[in-house]
Amino acid sequence: MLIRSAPDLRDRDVTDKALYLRRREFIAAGAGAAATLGLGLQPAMAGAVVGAKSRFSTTEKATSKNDITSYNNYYEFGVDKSEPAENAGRLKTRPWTVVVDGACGKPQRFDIDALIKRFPLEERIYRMRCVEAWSMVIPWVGFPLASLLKAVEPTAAAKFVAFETLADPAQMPGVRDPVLKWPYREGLRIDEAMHPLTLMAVGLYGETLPNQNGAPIRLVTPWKYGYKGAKSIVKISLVETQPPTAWNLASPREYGFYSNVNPAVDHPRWSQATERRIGEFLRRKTLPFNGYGDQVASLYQGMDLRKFY
Ligand SMILES: Nc1nc2c(c(=O)[nH]1)N[C@H]1C(S)=C(S)[C@@H](COP(=O)(O)O)O[C@H]1N2
Ligand SMILES: [Mo]
Repeated sequence: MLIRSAPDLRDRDVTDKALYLRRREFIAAGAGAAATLGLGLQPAMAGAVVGAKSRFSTTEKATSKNDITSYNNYYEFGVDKSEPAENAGRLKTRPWTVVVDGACGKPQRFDIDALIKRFPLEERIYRMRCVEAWSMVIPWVGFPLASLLKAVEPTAAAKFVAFETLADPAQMPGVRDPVLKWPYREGLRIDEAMHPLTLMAVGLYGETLPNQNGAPIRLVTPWKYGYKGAKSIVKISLVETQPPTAWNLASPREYGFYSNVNPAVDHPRWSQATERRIGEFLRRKTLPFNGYGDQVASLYQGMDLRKFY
């Protein structure tokens, strides 16, 4: 992947790669072929999304792109791991707006492409630990959620952040399944949301985020179980009280609000002590806060982490 420092980022860095190639063809072919080429463009082509290297990245070996994009949880497209890759191709990710509202001085609707251009992008290679006891190492490209929140100027009343994602039965066959109460919702405490590790991802492996991974924009909180990472976000609200979350509503006994990775507290139906790193044979020990304790444990001082799982 091409690495450039953030200030050097240009519009072409987020220009669709195939579109760029077509443009060159277009110039070569001359105006006559223009209309034909234009009509032939497909909306779901992968494009380059370049991010500057980050000191927050792990040096662990990244999981293969094939595994990251074919073994997914995205229940709006089906509950099987293979279904998101099979069904998410139909998701229309442009035009797309993200509303940021609630307890803030400047509530706004952001066009996704304006948002991607507005904040310097970084590559963040993070571990991801699913509550189902498998894990991956994923090279995201994105920007800190803190940058976006600062832009809307949160007020002192903003104690939590609520995330709402798309739930469109016309595009998402899974939302007819009452396995979750749609739309998929997640939440963070304001200090968790403002933490430098908390990322809004718009790319993966240096390219536009694939639909099955949460295009066009999803949350990533690497010290929490993967389900906190809400995909295809349409609304972010600054709120005064702890917001309801999809998994907690579905099964409060099994899924809490905080959901910090904790090998000492088992899921009621399985152990959380170890995990299967996708692509590896032997199981690994799961680390408290998924190995990010040095950076985030202070957020939870005084809380009983056996209770607030
Ligand atoms: N909207 C939405 N977001 C979601 C989910 C989902 O079903 N719907 N699944 C979550 C779960 S359980 C996990 S482990 C991660 C998986 O992200 P990945 O497929 O990009 O690895 O997405 C999370 N975000
Ligand atoms: Mo998960």
